[in-house]
Amino acid sequence: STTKDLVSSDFIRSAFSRAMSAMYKTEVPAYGTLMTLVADVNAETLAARPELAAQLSETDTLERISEERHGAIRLGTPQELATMRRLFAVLGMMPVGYYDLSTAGVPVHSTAFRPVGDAALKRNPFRVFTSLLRLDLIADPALRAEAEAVLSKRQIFTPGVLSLIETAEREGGLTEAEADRFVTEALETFRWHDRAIVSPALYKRLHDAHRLIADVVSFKGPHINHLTPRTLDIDRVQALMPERGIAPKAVVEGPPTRACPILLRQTSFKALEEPVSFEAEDGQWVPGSHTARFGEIEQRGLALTPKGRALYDQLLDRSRAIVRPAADGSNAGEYEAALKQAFTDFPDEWEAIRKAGLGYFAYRLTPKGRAGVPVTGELESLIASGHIVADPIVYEDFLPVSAAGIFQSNLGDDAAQDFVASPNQVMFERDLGASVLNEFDHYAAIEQSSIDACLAALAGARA
Ligand code: OOG
Ligand code: NI
Repeated sequence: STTKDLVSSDFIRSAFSRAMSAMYKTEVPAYGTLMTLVADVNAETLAARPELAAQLSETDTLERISEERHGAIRLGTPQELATMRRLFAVLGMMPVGYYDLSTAGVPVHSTAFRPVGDAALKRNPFRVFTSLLRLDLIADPALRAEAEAVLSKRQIFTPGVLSLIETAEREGGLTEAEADRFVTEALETFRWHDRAIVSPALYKRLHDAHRLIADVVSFKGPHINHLTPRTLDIDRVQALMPERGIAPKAVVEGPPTRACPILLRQTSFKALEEPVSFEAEDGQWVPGSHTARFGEIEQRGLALTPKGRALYDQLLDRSRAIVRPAADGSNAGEYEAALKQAFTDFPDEWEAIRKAGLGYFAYRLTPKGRAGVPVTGELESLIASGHIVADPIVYEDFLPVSAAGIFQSNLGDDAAQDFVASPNQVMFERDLGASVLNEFDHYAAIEQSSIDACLAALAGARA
């Protein structure tokens, strides 16, 4: 048999995220403005903090610091989700985590397709937060049936991408020429379509049931609804957005500003009202508008253990019991104060966090540890003796409360709605055609293998 020269999935994912970024900047000019602001603030931050610049240049590629880290789509059917899983697999992106957003008033459940493993994440960390509409949460059976009928007729994938997915599955990857075509074909699925596939009347009924249902059902495909670059100073970008003519959401989601960043902080500019047209019963195109697309920024910190996460959830609940952030921003200051107050109970020094077992760390040898004198002992004593140091492991996943806040602020301020909490991971995984990976297992494994490597290197030194 002939062996073809296959490119790595990291290579295809990098090309895909670049192509997606270029497409989205042309589709949503305000997103380009946000990207410029992020690049400016990142440059300022690096200039003001040389120690941060030095640290980042060791672990990241500085010229790519302001590139996209994630995007999001919303799918309509189990078949779409299952095929999307196969498409993302070609890009080296696996489903990690299950997020139930019904509790937060959004009729979807979700996973994040992302690279797993340190090397792949370093090459390109691009992820896609992928939601599946929960038609089972729609109360009106007639409307549910109509939505299902519309969705069952659409084909969101091009024939070209479907055949290249099969090629990749059969051959174990794609050649460079195939990868080029794959990126072009795959991009079609994420493109914006300004002509709806429903009548103005049906759009209105879907929209009245929930804005998200209208967004998922009314169009030819699951347009990418935002992209998210990484910022080194989220508070500053949030503060500067209005100066650049973009309207930020009311508050930054996630933990408060801290000396030791944990998990994920994110904010967005509010979705834009965009012109679309609907085909009326008489075949005439009727102008209208639709609000779905926005831009977001993220700043990541330490991945928390289940114990740390439980503390995070408890403190977030505590602050939200005092003040719930209003969509119009009227109590943003009070919310920030309550959040900051609640989080005084979360240690804010790396060693304290580590010793309390709240976060995951990657361990490495110090110069003393690498000096070649064999030593054995417990991890803690080897840290105390200066042979081993710990670096925080970065959280690569998402947070359901934050995601709900991002959804809500971009669905319009009146979109909050009560659903009975009904997480259904079993149904989601059946629709996906695979189990989602457990995020905690993944961080625990990175931590453990770093410990094993250190202890083995120290014990074996010059042995
Ligand atoms: C996804 C919102 C969630 C995030 O960063 O938490 C998200 C959506 O609006 O479709 O992207
Ligand atoms: Ni997002």
